[in-house]
Amino acid sequence: MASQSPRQEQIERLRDQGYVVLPRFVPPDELARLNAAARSQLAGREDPVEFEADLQYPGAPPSRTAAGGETVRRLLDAYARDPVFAGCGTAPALRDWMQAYFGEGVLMSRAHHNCLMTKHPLHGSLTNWHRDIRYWSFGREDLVSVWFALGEERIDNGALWFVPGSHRTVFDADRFDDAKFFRADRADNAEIIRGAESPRLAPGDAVFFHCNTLHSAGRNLSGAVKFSLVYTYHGRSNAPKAGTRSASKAEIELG
Ligand SMILES: O=C(O)CCC(=O)C(=O)O
Repeated sequence: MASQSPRQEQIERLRDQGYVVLPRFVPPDELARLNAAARSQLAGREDPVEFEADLQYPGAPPSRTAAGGETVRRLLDAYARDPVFAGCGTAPALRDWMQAYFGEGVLMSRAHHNCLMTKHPLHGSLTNWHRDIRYWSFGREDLVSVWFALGEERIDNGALWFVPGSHRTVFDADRFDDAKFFRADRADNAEIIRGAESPRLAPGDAVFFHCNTLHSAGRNLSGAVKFSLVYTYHGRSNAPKAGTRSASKAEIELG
């Protein structure tokens, strides 16, 4: 029997586990440009910017005027910020991968994610367990996000954690709180969270994950800011629902 192509194996893994790491997905020269752009964008702080104090996740400063209140969490609309960010999110290799996954033409949303995530030591927050579908309103719960690690991502600098296979589980609504975070205080949820794993990412690695995969991320206990670029994709036949935030911005056609 002919063996599967590496891409098909990655797709199967995403379908089965809910996430897959593609090592060294970003070529080194592009990675250097992304890192330069990321640092320059953080220094410039041009709008739209989301601050840790705006979200109030655990560990965030209580207000924008408190100590650390100006700590940036996301530099929004990464696609429009710098051509190197746009190029990364629409690269032919990414388009081909997504077309193979969705089996049709692919669009990239600009309504959520589409950001440069910065996780700062001291005032950066942790993100509790959730599914990204909480951000989205689409015909089908079938979107894939890509998380590009611009530097190393480890447990001690706030790396992502995933519960393998959790995207296939149907949970009653009461397993989540009002903000759609998965309630870690419940014994049945805690049992599921015990199965989580945190893939260590090298600079240029990318994690592809399904919008229903349970994930979280810790605080950054290192001495350096962690930078990650994040975009989300869906198939052409899966449209954002009219009147929702998901439909609020024109999307990018990858082909
Ligand atoms: O880096 C983090 O804190 C996780 C971010 C995340 O999961 C999200 O924004 O949906």
